[in-house]
Amino acid sequence: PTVSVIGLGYIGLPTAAIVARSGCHVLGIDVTPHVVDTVNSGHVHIEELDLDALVQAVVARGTLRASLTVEPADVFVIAVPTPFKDDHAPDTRFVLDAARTIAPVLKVGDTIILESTSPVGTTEQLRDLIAELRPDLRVPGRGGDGVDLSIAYCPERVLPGRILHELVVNDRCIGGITPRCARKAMAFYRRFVRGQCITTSARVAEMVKLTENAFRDVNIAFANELSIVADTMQLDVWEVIRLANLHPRVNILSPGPGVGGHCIAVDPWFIVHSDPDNTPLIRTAREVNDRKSDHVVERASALLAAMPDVPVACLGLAFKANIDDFRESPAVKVAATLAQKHGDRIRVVEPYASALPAAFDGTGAELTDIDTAIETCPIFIVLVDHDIFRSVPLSERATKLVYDTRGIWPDQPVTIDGGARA
Ligand code: SAJ
Repeated sequence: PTVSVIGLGYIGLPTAAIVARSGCHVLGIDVTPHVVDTVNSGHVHIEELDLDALVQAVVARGTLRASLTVEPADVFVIAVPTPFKDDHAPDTRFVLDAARTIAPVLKVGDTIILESTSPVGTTEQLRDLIAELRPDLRVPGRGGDGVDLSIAYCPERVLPGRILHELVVNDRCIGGITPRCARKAMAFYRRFVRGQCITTSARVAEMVKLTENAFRDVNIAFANELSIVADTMQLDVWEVIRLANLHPRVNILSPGPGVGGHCIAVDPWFIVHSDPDNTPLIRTAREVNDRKSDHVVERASALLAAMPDVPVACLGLAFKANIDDFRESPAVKVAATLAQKHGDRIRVVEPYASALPAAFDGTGAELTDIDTAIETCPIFIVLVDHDIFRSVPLSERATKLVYDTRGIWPDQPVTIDGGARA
């Protein structure tokens, strides 16, 4: 089949490349000319392990092209962002725009698959919009069995940094507007997915995706709340968690400076927004995780006040370990807030950055490397658990005053992390 992927971002581009590798002719559509040009020249505009080599290969082979304008295809995969608005209401504008984009070229027998994280009911909305724009095509699931098109929801569940691997090995949950639609979409995923492909309804599949990320958010919130309580009680939270996790049915996640990225900090709000009265736990988890960043700023500020004037190393800006993605990063929030207050004392170490993000403009903070920080900074605030930070031996940091929000240095003699070793 010929395949069109709408949206060449963190999910769309790797998906387009993998489908192209499976032998299909793939056209990637994006609204940004720079993205289209970059892909057509065999390069990538995002960092993801092995993606550049794969895109180069499939573009050279002629199975992947990019364009600003849509063309007819047999399968359309929509992978555009679904952000939220100021009041946390989901914004499905880009999904509906994508439906408007493809509507004119749809033909009998086409399959449309939505992959963007979406509130429950979005795939049906997409179906309704297409029905309105193309009254000549019989759409599925609106009385009668509209067999001209197949429409399904199939969420991605890949972890940044492991996208190419997880796109192939993870199980997929494929929700059809009708069972027939799900089977049609399954035939597409079977081309490149080695994990299980399990079919369900579109609404269940939409909720499954939101549930996965809300589950993780709630569990991280538990760890973050525990870290604040341990701090008050002057206990080492890492020791508490390590020992509690020896219980066969307890598995507490890791506290940190807050929850970042564009999924876990966003998706739970979609559930809360659809049923505000019945979601106190999910809402509170979001609030606990956001508040953890403020707590880290407060504790770090106290540390800075204890040793006035000395330079302070903030280790890491990424939203999690070993990636170059700074979107919605609690580390950026914490370090930039400290920089706004303490200006030129702040040295940021981030091997994945070539310059400080805009949040640091005018603060006087500087980007430096880990060697210089070890030589010049008596205070270390660990915000990201990059391997390069984890590997710094005790001999190089024994005399530092450390606030280790990620628990990467359990042997540190002078630290605040839950208070015990402060
Ligand atoms: N974090 C903690 N403590 C932990 C685990 C994570 O503080 O114990 C923080 C991280 O540092 C980061 C944030 O949570 O700031 C999110 O990181 P993550 O690794 O949990 O997840 P993401 O955002 O990279 O990817 C998630 C994944 N979802 C789940 O694990 C349920 C991924 O499978 C999804 O595909 C992705 O969201 C998505 O696109 O929705």
